[in-house]
Amino acid sequence: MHTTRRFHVGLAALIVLSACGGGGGGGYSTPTSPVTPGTPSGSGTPAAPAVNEVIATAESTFNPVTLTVSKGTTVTFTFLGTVHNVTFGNATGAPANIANTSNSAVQRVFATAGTFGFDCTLHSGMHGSVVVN
Ligand SMILES: [Cu+2]
Repeated sequence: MHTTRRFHVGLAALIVLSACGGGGGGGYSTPTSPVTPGTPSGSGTPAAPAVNEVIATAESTFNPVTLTVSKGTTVTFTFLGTVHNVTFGNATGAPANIANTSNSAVQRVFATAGTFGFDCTLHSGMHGSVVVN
């Protein structure tokens, strides 16, 4: 039967194709794991803060509580799965507030020397500060 023969040929071709694709498509290559520090994982996994990074944690703390940087430093505020904000006081030179954010990283430049305290207004006692030298 012509139909039967064609079916077998087609099946064989399919097997060859998939075997080729599986072997050469990187299935056995070493897995690449994202190891970039400071980027939000999106899964809420606790992480140690990188240099010049403040993490708004799932436990409603800022980590570190106090970050010391030199003037002109860009600080990354990393928000995990829990919604927080970063609200600065009225100190001259304080960067713009960061509105409620989760699963994202927001950068602020600290161009003025001083101590800049900030709160998350959603969680009482969630306070941090950046000391700019
Ligand atoms: Cu908060």
